[in-house]
Amino acid sequence: MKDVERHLREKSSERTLLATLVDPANVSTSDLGRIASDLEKGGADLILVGGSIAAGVDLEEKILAIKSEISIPVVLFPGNVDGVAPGADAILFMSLLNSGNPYWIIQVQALAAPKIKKLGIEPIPTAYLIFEPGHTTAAGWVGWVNPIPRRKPQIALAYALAAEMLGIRWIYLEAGSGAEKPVPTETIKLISNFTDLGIIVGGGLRTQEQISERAKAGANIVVIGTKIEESKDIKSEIKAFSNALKEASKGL
Ligand code: 1GP
Repeated sequence: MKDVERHLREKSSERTLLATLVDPANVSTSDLGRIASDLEKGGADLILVGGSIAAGVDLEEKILAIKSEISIPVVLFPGNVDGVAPGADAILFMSLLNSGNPYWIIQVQALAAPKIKKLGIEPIPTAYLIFEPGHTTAAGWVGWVNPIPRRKPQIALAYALAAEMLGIRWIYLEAGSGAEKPVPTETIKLISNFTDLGIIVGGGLRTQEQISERAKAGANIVVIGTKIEESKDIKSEIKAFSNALKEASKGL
């Protein structure tokens, strides 16, 4: 698919989109086609592919296995330089703004950019913010994060405004994979009210109520990973989440 960013913008102006995260380190290539097909049939709007540790192993063939079964966009969600591989429709080109280590703010991007250019993968400029408790999740630990306090939405807003002023167009509000509590709705509302950034929310989202609340708060995309990985019936589970989002968007 070409111009994924515009597609996501247009579709998410009608209703909040459902992204499912596939961590290639946790799934074998032979299972991926079936899983991707179930995700699409269930109503997922896009598939994110990435993870914090060992996600680069066999990544190219894993992307191909996913792509061969579906037509929704496949977007890389890289945890490091090894999260870039051919075949994806786009990449969340992220800067982890609240890292204490410049590697995650700008150096990894410089190392990855020539490869992304050469492969012709569409970059979607994205600020990445990790919330409390931060260090206890893989992304926070790997990324040397100074976590955003849950009760200080104005700190997240300050980063969001700075990102927008730098020309970044999307923001990923991350509680961390498997987090006990997702990103607070207050924070989403504030960023939605005071910026034009596309808002992606992920980490610890497990229930229809949680995603509906975040859709109503102004999220353009909600991301579900762990809950789907643990599911015995992926298609039905995704369908329920997708219907909940459609319902939530009706009232907006
Ligand atoms: C992690 O936001 C994603 O980067 C998804 O988190 O695995 O908790 O759904 P979960």
